[in-house]
Amino acid sequence: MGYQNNVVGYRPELLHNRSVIKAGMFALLEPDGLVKNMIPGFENCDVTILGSPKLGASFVDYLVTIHPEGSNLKGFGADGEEVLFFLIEGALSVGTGEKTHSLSSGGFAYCPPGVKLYFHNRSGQPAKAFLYKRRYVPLEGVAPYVVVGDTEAMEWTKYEGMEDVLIKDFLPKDLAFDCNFHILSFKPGASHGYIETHVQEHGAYCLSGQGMYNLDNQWLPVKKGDYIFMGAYCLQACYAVGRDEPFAYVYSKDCNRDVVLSDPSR
Ligand code: UGY
Ligand code: MN
Repeated sequence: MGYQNNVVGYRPELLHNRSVIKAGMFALLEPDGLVKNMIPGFENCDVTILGSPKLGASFVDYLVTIHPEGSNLKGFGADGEEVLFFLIEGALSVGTGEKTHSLSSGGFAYCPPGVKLYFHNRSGQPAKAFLYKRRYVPLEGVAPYVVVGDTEAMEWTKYEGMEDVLIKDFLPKDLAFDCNFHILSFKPGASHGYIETHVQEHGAYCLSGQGMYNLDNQWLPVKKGDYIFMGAYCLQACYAVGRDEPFAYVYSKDCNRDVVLSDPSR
C-alpha cells in the first residue's frame, strides 16, 4: 500500500492531523496519512482515492501521480460513467476513445459514458492529475460529448461580479452535461460574498495558497494539497489568507438535472 506523501515512521511533532471527516456532510483531507490504493488498470501510478460514496459523495475523486512510463491503457470509466482527467503538473498524452491529445499542466479531458479515457506519461518526468468519475444522469434528447481543453489558456471571469474572485469553467453551458468543473481563485483577503447552502455536491482539490474554510459552520484552515468534499446542503464559504499566492481550487459540481424521487413501491 504505502503512503501518498511517502512519509512513514516517527515525526518530529506530536501525533496531529488536520483532516476532519463528517461523512454525508463534509470531509477535509490533508495529505499526511493518505494511502496509495492499488487500482486495476493504473500502471506505475500512485493512486489515492479522495471523495467516494463511502463519504456520502455521488462521485469518486482520485489524486494520481503518474511516474515516467506510467499509464492507464485499459481505459478509465465503466458503462454509464462519465470521467474527467485534470492535469495538475507535468505533461502527458491522453486518449479519448480513438483520439490522442497532448496535455500540459492545466489541461483536461472530459469523456461521457461510452468513451474511455486512456493516458500514458512518456515525458520522462512524473505528472500529477486529479480524476473524477460519476454515473451520468441521462436527459432525453441530448447527449454529452468529449471536451478537451487547457485551463491555462482560458480567460478568467469575475466570480459573481467580484474583482478579486475569479473563475474558469471547463464544460460549455449545455443541458447535455449533468456536471461541470471549475477553478475558483481568491486573491489574499478575498472571500465568498455569503455562505452557500445548496443541494449540489463538490469535490475540491486545493491548487495554491491558503484559506479559512467554513464547512457546516466549522471554520477550518486549508491549504495547497488539501482535498475538500462538500455534501448536499453543507454550508460553505471561505476567506483566502496568506500573503503571496491566491487561494485556488479545482472542483466539480452537479448541474442541469431535477431531483429524482425514489419509487415508494420498491
Ligand atoms: O459553484 C459553487 O457552488 C462554488 N461557489 N462553491 C464553493 O466554492 N464552495
Ligand atoms: Mn458551492
